[in-house]
Amino acid sequence: MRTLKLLIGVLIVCTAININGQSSKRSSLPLEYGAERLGKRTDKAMQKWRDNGFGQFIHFGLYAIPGGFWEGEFHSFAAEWMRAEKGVDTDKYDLLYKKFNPKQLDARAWAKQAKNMGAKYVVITTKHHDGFCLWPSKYTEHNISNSPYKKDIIKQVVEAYEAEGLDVILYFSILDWHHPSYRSKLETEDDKKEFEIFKEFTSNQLKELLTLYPSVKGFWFDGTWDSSWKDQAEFAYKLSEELRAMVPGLIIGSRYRADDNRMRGYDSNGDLMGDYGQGWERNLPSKIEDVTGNDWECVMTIPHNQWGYHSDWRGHVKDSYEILDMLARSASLDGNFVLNFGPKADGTIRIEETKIAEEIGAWMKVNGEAIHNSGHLNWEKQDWGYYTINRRTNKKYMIVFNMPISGKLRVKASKELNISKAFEIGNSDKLLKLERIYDHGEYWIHYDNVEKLKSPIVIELETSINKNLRKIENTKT
Ligand code: H79
Repeated sequence: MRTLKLLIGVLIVCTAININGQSSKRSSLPLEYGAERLGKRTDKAMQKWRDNGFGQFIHFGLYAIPGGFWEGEFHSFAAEWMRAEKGVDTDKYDLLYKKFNPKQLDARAWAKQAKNMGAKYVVITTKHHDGFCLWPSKYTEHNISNSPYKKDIIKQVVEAYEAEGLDVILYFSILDWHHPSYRSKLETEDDKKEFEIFKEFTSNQLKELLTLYPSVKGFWFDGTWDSSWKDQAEFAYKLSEELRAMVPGLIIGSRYRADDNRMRGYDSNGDLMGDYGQGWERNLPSKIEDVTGNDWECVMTIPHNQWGYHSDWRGHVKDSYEILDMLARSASLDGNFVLNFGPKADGTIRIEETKIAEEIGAWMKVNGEAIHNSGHLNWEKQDWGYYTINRRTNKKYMIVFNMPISGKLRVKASKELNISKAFEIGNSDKLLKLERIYDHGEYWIHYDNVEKLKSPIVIELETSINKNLRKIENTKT
């Protein structure tokens, strides 16, 4: 039987080679629930997501109340994981819903702040691992309508952000510590029976969310690492098809499901599942090869690893330039960057986050065109920072984070192009001096204001086709 399967596999591989005229990537294992496609989605909804480039993450839930301290004791691990911390009474934690009353929550203020920061979308936690729902779910009592606050937070967020022109993506944890039928492993018949109940609950909740908020652009799934969920390839695949049918263009990342062989993220053939790579959590690729030709997104915290509100950010806390550096790197490698905010229990955004949002926003106001709608420019990377190219206008940018003390910036363009002008964004009247090394596609740009520099700058480049090179090539052929 195994030999027969192997033979069929080989036959399929051969057919793939014949049809494509070259070896297809999906070559080894025939999978029923593997990658949906090879390469990027090309539809409008996905183009919009890609062009958005920069998003805001919001982690808001019961964990904002303890804010990293349980009964006076400091917990260094991620604040939103408090329910799972050693020494935390889970029944007591679950009763926090009785105290959840973010009276100062002003979703319009959140949305305005995100917009002014330069974000084009928001990812909001509808339900984190602790199972508490920020929307009035019919399928569990553990939801916002039973808190003293009562009002639907997801509805407010969707309306407020969309009114500011931002897209909304719903974070949803499959893992649910509160639900009585959740199991991390399916060891007994009873586990399997209970997990069927849980699967139906999950399906109901996801459909409920899309019914209540049909304008959202996608789901951001998390908590999918448990063995019980990895067993659900068929169920998860079919459920995603149902969800996609409810909201055409719906975007689902690679963390949602496992394939026929329980592989997550990338299927057994090494092909990305879902619409974009979700593996870049608090982590960035360093070169274009790392992203394997797929869309991807990095989600990042301001402190080391806190998503929900933690009142005591110990250790290294990133400043706005470190964050902008990551944002620029993401754009330069064809990915999106999403910065996390963890509102306080009263619903307000902490002062440290507000300061960072304002600083990023001030920079983005001047330089945002090098980030939004912009992606990878295939020129040799230099130590001063990142190149991007605007997909709409084809304008090319140098985002300079590490200005050399000499003020001299090396550019290795392609030989096919001449760089005719270089100037600081918004300052096209003041051209920067350009030195050219002939026939190498190599230039040196002189920036003569180094001592006055206060923040990273963006230099815009105007290029033209190198006609001389064309002539040479034409005579050759
Ligand atoms: O919501 C934020 C985090 O709370 C959540 N994702 C971001 C966006 C997150 N939770 N966990 N992780 C990220 C990392 C995963 C840790 C794990 Fe494990 C290590 C999962 C499996 C191995 C710890 C040990 C949890 C289960 C076993």
